[in-house]
Amino acid sequence: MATDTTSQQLEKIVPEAEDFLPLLGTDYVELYVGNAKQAAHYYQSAWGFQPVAYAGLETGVKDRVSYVLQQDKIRLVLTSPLQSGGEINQHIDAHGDGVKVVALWVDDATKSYQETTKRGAKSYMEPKTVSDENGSVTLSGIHTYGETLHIFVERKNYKGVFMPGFKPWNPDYKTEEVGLKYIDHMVGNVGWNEMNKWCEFYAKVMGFAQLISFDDDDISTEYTALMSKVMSNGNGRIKFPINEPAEGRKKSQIEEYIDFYNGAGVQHIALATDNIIETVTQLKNRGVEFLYVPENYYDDVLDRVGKIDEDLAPLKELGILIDRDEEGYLLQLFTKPVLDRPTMFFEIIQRKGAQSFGKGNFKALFEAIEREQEMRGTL
Ligand code: TYF
Ligand code: FE
Repeated sequence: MATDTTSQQLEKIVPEAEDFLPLLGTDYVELYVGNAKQAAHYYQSAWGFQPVAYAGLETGVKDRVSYVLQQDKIRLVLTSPLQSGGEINQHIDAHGDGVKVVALWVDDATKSYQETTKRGAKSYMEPKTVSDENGSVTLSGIHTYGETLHIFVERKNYKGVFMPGFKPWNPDYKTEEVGLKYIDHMVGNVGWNEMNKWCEFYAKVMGFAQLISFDDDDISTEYTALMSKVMSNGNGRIKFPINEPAEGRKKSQIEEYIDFYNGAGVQHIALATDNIIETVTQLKNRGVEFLYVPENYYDDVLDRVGKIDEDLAPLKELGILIDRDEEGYLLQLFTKPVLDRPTMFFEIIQRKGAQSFGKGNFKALFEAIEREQEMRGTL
């Protein structure tokens, strides 16, 4: 969520008086998947998401089915095709399961569309208003990297559980939440030498500013080579790091992603918690697999990050990584890819002041990713 420090930093970078694309937050993330019913069960049972809404044959939708799940501010939509052919099947054929839509919550979906398309965004959907007995939602959409979309969602006149076309979904099966609160950031992997193009897209078309840049010196050398820049919107609520592969001694993890995803797409979704020890304990108990961090990471970590509130023992036990910047520290941990293709994964993050992205952990993290690549034979 927005913090004072982030907004202050951004004000210095973006002197523009007015934000032409005010974003209230991430509205939902939609994945196109091969079997939404089973994926929904996974996000309920393993991740503690709560059932919210459903659209499909029972609601008069003939060609697709969608399940909406939520945990605090994080809303997922899982969509599968009901027939052969069509754009959802084509997307799954090309990419496997993956993120199709990063939907952004706005006050005015029409203005969001006009402001972005006039700055060069490629239109996906002109503003349209859909209504039911609970009010109306206005939607519009633009393309971003790969086959990924941004949908602008204006829901100030809507009181229903999700949006028109969906009915409440209230199965008997429910699970306990695991303490996930909101989407901290979502990372895009783009192709060779495409990072600057997409950062310029977020700057020029969406009014974002660059927060941080990681280059070869930070993260290549003998570890997985990549370049990364973090783009943020005006109020700091939306942060989109963009990675591109770089030439290194070994095959870049970004290149592996691009090969298996067949192009650019969402690499990881970072989910915030305010008790990472509890959240990760729960997730592990429910079968979520995390990257392995060697125990020697913990031998000198406190020399690097200084005093922290948590005991080191449970952090070490769970393999949680720690980093510090000028504003505080953060705790983070990464899952293995959650799909059969080595594409998308999740990050669990707890910020204690720090607004950065864990640069001090890159070495340990990328070595852990490389061990996984080695086992897949893709390094
Ligand atoms: O979002 C970030 O920038 C951090 C670090 O493949 C990171 O989570 C960067 C690249 C990557 C995995 C993590
Ligand atoms: Fe991250």
